Amino acid sequence: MEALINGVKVPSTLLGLLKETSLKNKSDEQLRNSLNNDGYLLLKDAIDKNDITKARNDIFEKLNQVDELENPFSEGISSGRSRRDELHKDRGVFWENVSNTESLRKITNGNNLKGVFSRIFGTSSIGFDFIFLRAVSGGKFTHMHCDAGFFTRKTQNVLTCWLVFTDITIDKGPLFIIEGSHKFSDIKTKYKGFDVDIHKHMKATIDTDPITFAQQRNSKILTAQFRPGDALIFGMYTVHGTFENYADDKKIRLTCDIRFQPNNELKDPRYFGPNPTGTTGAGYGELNSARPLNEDWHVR
Ligand SMILES: O=C(O)CCC(=O)C(=O)O
Repeated sequence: MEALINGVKVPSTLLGLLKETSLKNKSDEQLRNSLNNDGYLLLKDAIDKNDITKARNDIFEKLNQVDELENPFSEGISSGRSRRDELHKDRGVFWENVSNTESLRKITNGNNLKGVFSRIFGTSSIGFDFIFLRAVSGGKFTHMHCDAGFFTRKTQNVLTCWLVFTDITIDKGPLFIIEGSHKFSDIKTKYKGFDVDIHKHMKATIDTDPITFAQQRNSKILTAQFRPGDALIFGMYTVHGTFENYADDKKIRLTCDIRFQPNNELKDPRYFGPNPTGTTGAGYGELNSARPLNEDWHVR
């Protein structure tokens, strides 16, 4: 199987594997060192399998209710149809409801992940209330970017956690990280202080295509075969994107990204509280995921 981005095959010589880190055998300091050295931590089986299965099924059921997944919905097969707009007058309200699925919140904002991030930060951590659940059907991918422009308005001390709910083989559009990109000084200079919601003349998406970008910097495009329960953690200047989901079986990719920061640092009100407004203030309706599965995505 090959990796595709925007319909273009990624040369296999450019691909590399993300290193796995075990929470059990590592001290807190070793976790921090790995994150600083590599720009990411790939934690296999970070979340309990039963919790993942429950959340996935609960979310799939809601997508099935709007006719976007075939029966049995637990397979996560895209139907190519949607009744989302017919059954819900507000896309944002619908997606906020899906994002607030109790079994999902138990994982994203529960004690387990919070504990992992408290170990990494060395102080009590808190997960953002605004989360980015992504149900990704065929042909879609996330353009390459780093997260600073979205989440560092109040503190630089923020980490992204990308959580996996389905089997993600290379044809299902896994996330990739550009090796060593957290140390690229031009990226840091360009994106430090950049705020997507203020500096509207600039985009978070990096224009150079990932293949050229990696070749120019003599880097690899790192990815993995992700399994439900895996968590990939990375910093605000780690350049990443996803491959395209082109799976023949039409199974969607279900992932959720959430940010964590030390609890004692300033919090960006856009992402915290009972009704967070999200990056642009438009709430959950601004997310690509608020669009029916059979509709194209926007680029930020
Ligand atoms: O899952 C995706 O499509 C993109 C995730 C991402 O860019 C992130 O977690 O920052």
